[in-house]
Amino acid sequence: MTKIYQQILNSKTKGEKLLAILLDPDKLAVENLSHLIQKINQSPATHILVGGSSFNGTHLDELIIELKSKINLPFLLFPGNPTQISGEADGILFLTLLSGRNPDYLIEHQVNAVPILNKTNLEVISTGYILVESGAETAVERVSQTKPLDRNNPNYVLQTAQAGAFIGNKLIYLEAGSGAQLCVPTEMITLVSQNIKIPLIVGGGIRSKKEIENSFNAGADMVVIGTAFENDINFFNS
Ligand code: 1GP
Repeated sequence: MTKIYQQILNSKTKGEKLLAILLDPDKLAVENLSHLIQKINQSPATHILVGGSSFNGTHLDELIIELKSKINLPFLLFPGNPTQISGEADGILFLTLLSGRNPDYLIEHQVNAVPILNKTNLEVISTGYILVESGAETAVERVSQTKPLDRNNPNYVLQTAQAGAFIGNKLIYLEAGSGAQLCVPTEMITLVSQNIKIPLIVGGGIRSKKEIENSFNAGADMVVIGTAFENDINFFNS
């Protein structure tokens, strides 16, 4: 039951960087996936994340069944709310929005998710999720009704990440927000990665291979790419 997390830990120990493609189910139709599947299989992705801020769960099972039948990578749910849980995935990033002070995203949704999770065999990976200010309001900010942390105060972001680790989270996710103008600053990635022991995921607004490399070099263990691949299916070819 801890297979995916153990693989993430093993990769961190070996210094092998991980790359996740984030798929928003709202933007995908089950009958029209073959080109996407081909491009994912040609990409350097090591994981698939599935989720979105406002998706309500329709066709999620069918979508994951179809994708998983043709893509041999671990599928992790990255849910915006409990309707985005599908037992067809392999695991779930069980998120707590540590940067915010909205009880719904600190505990309410998590409690409501339990009866759904108990009917699945999903590997549950507790993840401290930290939204960092990125130049303009993002969907996470809007949907969660919380403010991101100040991008010019890396010490407070670190303090938040360390609190997340002390609480018992197994991963920390530094998030600029999907389609963010500015990605998480590399100095912040370095500060956090050097001062927590658990693996660090970084995502939001990463648009080029250079920015992926910069995030890895700064200390990210996993980088998440959503919008850049969504906008250009040849992103990983160029
Ligand atoms: C969003 O971090 C992910 O939650 C990915 O962001 O869509 O900007 O790549 P992008």
